Amino acid sequence: MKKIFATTCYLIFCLQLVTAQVPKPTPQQLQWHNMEFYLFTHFGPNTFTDLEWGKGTEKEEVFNPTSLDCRQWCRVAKAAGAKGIIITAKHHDGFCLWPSKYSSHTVRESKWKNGKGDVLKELSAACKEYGLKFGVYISPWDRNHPDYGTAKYNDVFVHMMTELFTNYGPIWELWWDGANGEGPNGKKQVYDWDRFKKTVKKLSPSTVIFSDIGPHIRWAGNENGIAGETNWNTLDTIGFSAGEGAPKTDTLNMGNFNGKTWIPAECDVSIRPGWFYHKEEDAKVKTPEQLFNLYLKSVGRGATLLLNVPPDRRGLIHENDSVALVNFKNLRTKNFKTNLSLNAVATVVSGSAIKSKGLVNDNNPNTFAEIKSLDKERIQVHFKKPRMINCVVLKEFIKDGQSVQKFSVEVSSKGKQESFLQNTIGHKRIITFPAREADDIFINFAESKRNIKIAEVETYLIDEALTEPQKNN
Ligand code: FUL
Repeated sequence: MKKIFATTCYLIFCLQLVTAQVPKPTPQQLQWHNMEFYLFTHFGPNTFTDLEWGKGTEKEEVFNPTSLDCRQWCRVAKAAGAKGIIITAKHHDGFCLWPSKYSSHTVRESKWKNGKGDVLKELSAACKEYGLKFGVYISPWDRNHPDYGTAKYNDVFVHMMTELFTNYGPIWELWWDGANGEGPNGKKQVYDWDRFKKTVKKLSPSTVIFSDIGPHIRWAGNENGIAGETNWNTLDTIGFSAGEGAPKTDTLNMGNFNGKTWIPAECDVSIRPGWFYHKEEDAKVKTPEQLFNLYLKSVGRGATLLLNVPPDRRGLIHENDSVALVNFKNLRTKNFKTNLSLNAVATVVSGSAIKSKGLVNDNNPNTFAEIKSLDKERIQVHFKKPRMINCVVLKEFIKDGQSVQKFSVEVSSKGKQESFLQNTIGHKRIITFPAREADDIFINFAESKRNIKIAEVETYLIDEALTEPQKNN
């Protein structure tokens, strides 16, 4: 009897192992990973009152951009190589940038365009025109709405989201801020997250939702634009909620190694010290080099970069910001122009035997080389003549999940080797080091969750100054 029981338990255990689901991205999340870099625009009464957190008591008439032009925002986004724009449709002050029927604190009550204006309408149309994805930030915290702090407010929030999806879609990303302060009646709201999620799923199943803990995209745990050096795309969310109930910021930064759900990190950061435009910060716009460094620490660590560029009181992106953005794009284009792997011989080798050839330098992220035995197999990129390099870019084939846990990039020159150790890869891992000559580079894998699938190994010689850490504003 005992034996039958033990055998049954063993069989159940094996079955669990076989059926254990490898967390993988949905098609929408995959598309989101590929976007890599997009813009955030904080715009509203705070732009005109010089606040970061409006009180909700501001008169609607303060919102009055003199020459708002969402097409200019899109032109700047395009020139920066950003793939979309997420706008603060409603920040904590409750002011709606669209004429919502469920609020009396909106563009309709302002003097802008005699109350006939609608920023969301203009931006969603401009994004369509310029081929950019359109995303919306909506703060559940509302310091203006009279129903905030009562169950009725959850209805209001659902109605507002319904307006957004019905009138301004398609919305590619929806951004829920976890902040939960007091409203006008001094009470905090108990957010009905489940209902909010169901609403979006019903109205727009392909929208990816960001909050501290997803369901589709998580916060990277800081507002400096920096992902964890170790960055798992997986997270466990049971028992947690967005805002105060979220996991520790370190966990959000690195993800959970054994996390059950694919909830990758997004790095939000502002190009200026504040989220909203303030004239006195005009000289504090991050430099192209600082932005490039943030790119290495976000996209280069397998996350995405959500860079805030706040329009000014004219309703335009300020010249200083657009110049920095265009030069940031120039840096990326120039430095990642010549992938030296393309002319090299790339193989998976086991000792001196070649297992596969040409799969990681075919410039095709849909093909991959598979590593089945970590202690025997490794990737070799052999340059036909020695090359100076200081940057290696790796891509895991994340469609099938994330596996690499520990690896090294070994630079080999005239029989001498030097190794640079790293942990995770994910969508993209950019590794920089002081420039050196290389005959070969090897990627050695020390630990992984399963077989490893590497889509690309790129090698570059980038401007040496860009490999240095940058001081940030
Ligand atoms: C935070 C907000 O409190 C800030 O004002 C800003 O919108 C930032 C992106 O998220 O939670």
